[in-house]
Amino acid sequence: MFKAILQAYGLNPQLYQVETLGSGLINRTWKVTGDANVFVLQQINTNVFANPQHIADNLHLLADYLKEKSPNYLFAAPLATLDGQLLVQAEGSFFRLSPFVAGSKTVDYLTKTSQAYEAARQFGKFTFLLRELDVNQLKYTLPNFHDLSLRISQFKQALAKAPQQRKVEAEYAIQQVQQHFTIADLYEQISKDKLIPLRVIHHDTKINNVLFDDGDNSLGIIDLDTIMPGYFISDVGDMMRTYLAEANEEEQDMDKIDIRPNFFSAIYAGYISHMGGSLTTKERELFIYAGKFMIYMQAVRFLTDFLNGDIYYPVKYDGHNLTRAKNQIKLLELYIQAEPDFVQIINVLNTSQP
Ligand code: GN1
Ligand code: MG
Repeated sequence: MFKAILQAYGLNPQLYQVETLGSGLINRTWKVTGDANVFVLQQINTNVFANPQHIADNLHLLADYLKEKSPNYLFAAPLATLDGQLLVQAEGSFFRLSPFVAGSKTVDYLTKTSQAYEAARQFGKFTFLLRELDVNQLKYTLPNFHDLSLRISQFKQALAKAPQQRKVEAEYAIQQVQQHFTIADLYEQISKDKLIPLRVIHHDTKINNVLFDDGDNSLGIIDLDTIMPGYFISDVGDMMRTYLAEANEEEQDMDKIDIRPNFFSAIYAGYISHMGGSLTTKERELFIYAGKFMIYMQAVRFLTDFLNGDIYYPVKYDGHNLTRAKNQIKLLELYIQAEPDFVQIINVLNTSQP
């Protein structure tokens, strides 16, 4: 399989070694190492991305735009094959090859607030550099991806069809999700009444989607499949979801889930460093809501998948998706408790800015 793919890019397969890379739930990733060049190869999960060509079209458009407007910006877009395609088909699947950025590394856990600051700065910078691009030129690589209203109706459908046993097991989580429907009501209002603008959004701002150099400076962002029009609450919210707690969504001991306010502070400062002048008043008002929006949506998605019999997220043990949902519910609870502290942090940072 690798042979045909590498040949499509004019690379001699005998001169390259392929090894597994990364830990995403959706796409498979490999590092392809040769004497002089290193690449990242990814297989696109077509159960999730029904139209991989949309990804290629978006990245092509953005790469051209960024090259012209911000020539020094590192955008790790896929390479073209010998016949000019950004995707290769092999064994019924789609693959694409990107350059491996020399001297870069990714991290799976945040140990320092400076990493949160750097990541937030990078995701903010990305949206900032593209602020004048007409988002309608971009395709929706995953239609309705962060449409919380739709996620809620999928949850309700799953609940209506779920086997009794799963419903009993998930009783607490179901009740918690239902108790927080107001989070989805606000999203409904935001999208229906167009309260905030659509922007170019990454939609997967986990820390391992940021490239760092050895000195902990960020170089750029990766995992570009879900770049499409969206709201800033998706990117800022997913940073809060994944950076604030020391434990991640896989943690089974709920007592280990916590909220680190100094990481909130770093996310705010980092994002604002580029986007500060561009955010609308309404967006600023919704900054704290962003975290609730994303944590809640992830709880809903994990719980829905549990009720559906684990058809989307790969599971490693019985009840895995339910545990992930409970983890996110615990995080949501702690986040809501910490909201007054977050308000305070924003006030302090705003007054200390020139
Ligand atoms: C998926 O594959 P990965 O880990 O980058 C998911 C995200 C979820 C995340 C939860 C396309 O991302 O939305 O937040 O799992 N991506 C898709 O771990 O569904
Ligand atoms: Mg991803």
